[in-house]
Amino acid sequence: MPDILVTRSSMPELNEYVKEIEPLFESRWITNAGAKHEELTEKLKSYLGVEALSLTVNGHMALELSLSLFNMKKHGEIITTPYTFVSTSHAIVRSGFKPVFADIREEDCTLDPDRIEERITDDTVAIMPVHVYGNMCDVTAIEEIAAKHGLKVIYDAAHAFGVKLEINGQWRGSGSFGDLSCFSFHATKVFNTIEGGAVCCKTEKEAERIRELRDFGIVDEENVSDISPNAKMNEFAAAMGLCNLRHVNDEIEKRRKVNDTYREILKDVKGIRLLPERADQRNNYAYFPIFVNREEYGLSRDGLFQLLREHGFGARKYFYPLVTELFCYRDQYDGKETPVALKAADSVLTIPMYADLSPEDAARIAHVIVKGK
Ligand code: T4K
Repeated sequence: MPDILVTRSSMPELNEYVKEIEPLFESRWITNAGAKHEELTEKLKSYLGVEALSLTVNGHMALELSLSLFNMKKHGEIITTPYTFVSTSHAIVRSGFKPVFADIREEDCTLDPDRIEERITDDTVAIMPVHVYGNMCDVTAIEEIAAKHGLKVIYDAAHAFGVKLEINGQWRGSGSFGDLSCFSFHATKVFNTIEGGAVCCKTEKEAERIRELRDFGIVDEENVSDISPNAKMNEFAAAMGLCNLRHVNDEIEKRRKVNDTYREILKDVKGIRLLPERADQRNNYAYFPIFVNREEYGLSRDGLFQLLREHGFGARKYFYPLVTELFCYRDQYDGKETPVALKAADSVLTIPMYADLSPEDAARIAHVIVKGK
């Protein structure tokens, strides 16, 4: 196991968490929308700047529940990106829809709006774009296309907690876009509830409906409206969220310092491409991807991966293989249909990034990359 892994969970001081969970040992109310859950819901609405929100057991179930909200035509097609974690496409398939993959933009690895319309058919019901590494999609262009064709937009915002985008002079939180936006609060994310997630909605009515859907479809003690799973967040997870939320701005600031260290040292390395920073976006520095051009750098992506390992640094290839190249998808899809995404997947390396990574360690990692083989 490398000494420094690709990420490390953010956690509060033990005493802070103990204090947060103490009341649970009195009340014995430890799940099913308890006090911590309700408090976290309110605090997240305010932090994320969204109208309504429903917490879930994880980010994946947030996606699945969101796909149940609008009674979209069953077996309809949903346009999405192959450059994502399998959860995105799994949620689409498991909800009875068909993923249709469109290519991404090289500059930020998000769904390319210019590649969406050519994928729209009479069966298309929605677009599920993914904000990648904390980079927001071109929300304006995507939502214009959706409006023109009468499609829903459900964002996978798993990577975008706390990100803000400037639109027409106004800063808007990542969860406020589209019809719905889904977050992951997994241990490896910028903000975690150990496991957890949320669906951000436009109205309380929608959030209330997600509350029913995440609880077996139970409306009240005698009425069950839907055949739906159990996808609720428990009180210990919510308590972790309340603690982590107090520190998340400091954590993002520490991540920024790691980001700045990497960028300074890696900015002119031949054959190593960094994604540009954007003036209209306040990033969360969720990941630090680099893209390796073997010919120019003199070492392949996998060669650099190995070299970092030898120095005790654990990089990861998020996202490789491309979803469409995975065993469970490759019979029906072909990665070559999305060449930009295929190239990104074949050259990406996400190097260690987390709040507690010291800028000194970040510099050591970057210098291994500068030196190369
Ligand atoms: N959509 C997108 C775009 C996503 O990226 C994800 C999740 C989802 C949807 C679904 O959300 P969730 O249902 O997961 O909430 C990880 C995560 O398990 C997964 O949540 C995440 N994306 C994905 C990108 O990465 P692995 O298989 O790489 O995790 P693992 O166990 O190898 O951990 C990676 C590193 O994190 C370890 O080297 C050390 C560190 N770590 C890990 C764990 C489990 C910790 O520091 N603490 C921990 O508890 O999938």
